[in-house]
Amino acid sequence: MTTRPNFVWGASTSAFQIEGAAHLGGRADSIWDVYLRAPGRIKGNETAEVACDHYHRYPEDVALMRTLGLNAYRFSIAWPRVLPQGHGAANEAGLAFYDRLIDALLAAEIEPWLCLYHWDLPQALEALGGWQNRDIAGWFADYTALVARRYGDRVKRFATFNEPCVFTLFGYGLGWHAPGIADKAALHRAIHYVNLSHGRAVDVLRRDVVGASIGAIHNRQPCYPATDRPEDAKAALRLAAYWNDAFPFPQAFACYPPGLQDAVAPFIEPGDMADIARPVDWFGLNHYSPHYVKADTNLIGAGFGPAPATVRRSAIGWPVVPDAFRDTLTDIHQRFHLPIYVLENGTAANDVIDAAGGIPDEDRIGYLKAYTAAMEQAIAAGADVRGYFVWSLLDNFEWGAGYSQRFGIVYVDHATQRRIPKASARWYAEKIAAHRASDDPAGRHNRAEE
Ligand code: GCO
Repeated sequence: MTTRPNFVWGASTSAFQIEGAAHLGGRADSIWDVYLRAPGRIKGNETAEVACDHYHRYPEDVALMRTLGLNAYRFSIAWPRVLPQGHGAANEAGLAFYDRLIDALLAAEIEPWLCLYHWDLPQALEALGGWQNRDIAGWFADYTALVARRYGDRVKRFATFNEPCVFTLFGYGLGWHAPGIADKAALHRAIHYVNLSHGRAVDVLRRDVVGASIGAIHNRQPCYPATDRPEDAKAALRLAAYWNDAFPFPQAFACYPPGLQDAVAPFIEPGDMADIARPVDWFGLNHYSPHYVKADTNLIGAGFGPAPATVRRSAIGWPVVPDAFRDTLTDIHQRFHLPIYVLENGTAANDVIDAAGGIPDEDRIGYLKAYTAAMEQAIAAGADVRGYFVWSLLDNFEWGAGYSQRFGIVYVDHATQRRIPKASARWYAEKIAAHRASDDPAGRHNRAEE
């Protein structure tokens, strides 16, 4: 076993994708509620009004996690549940929901990992310009302080943002995600103000949470040219600046990558870069597949191409390239010199219930085996990887794909909300148990990091 003794095995989810209760307990609209209300945004006009009804079913979900032996659970707070207008008056019923969730996790000996922002901006703030308004750095700091003071006695692991490159590029640059804006200046403003908000939040967490362990969650995947045409090679470099470097670079090195510096410069004020580059404790990585990039006429001049025919694919067509994951981990280790937590990795699959009532998701098990083996190779080669969280615990609301993509290790029958652990959940539970036994033959399991 190449992982460290206190390696953390977990699962990740996000508020909007599982909670439901979209209009219960005082929660107000997020940009995703509003975006999905426009007809035709996604197939079947599905919404996340109910999603996995986790708001009501969290005790069952925590019990499931305990059965699987998870050490940790990463979830996000819905900003419009705790601060319906984004700033100003807090919503006690919303705050109390996360108290109950956190207490249930702790009672089950599962460490809560709290992500502040997984894409569900309060619509009230979008009406004021959202991530395009520089004031958002202050609103985000106030929201962070509310969360830190309420839960910081019980939660120590905090992530500021999940995949900032995706929600800025897709939400403000390409118009594929909420709030559906496609504008170059909007994209570059959003990038800078998200970075600024990250830095402010790190300061607040350090001030308000004793013993906080803080990071951000970034996508990083190799951007390969889809063909050997020179224009695709250039496009791959352009995409890599937005996808891989727009956030980790300023946050770690106080500068934008060369491909972005000129575009973002008009929005940078004196002192901003130092405010962004606040020291953090770990690098959170989400990784699924590499990108195969082709030249495009969109506003970044780069599009997502198909993988070459020689690349292996999963049943749903995603490239399966575990070596790219191994290389990404090694690259992060060498560039950023931080402990790494893999906070999302997994795959959707064509899951069907068999005659015996089980879900034999061999395709997903194959993916997870190959990717965790690649991670173990990176660790053996020296990468300081300290945890792995599968995406996702439950089949959930997959953004633009609605309920058509099933990413869970636990199947959710969306009509009845019945949960059925898939074969992959059993595989994962066994992997965690084997790790624990080899760590700690005497059975004295210790979840502390050091
Ligand atoms: C993220 C991801 C998740 C997705 C997952 C599968 O931002 O963390 O988008 O929310 O569900 O990556 O696509």
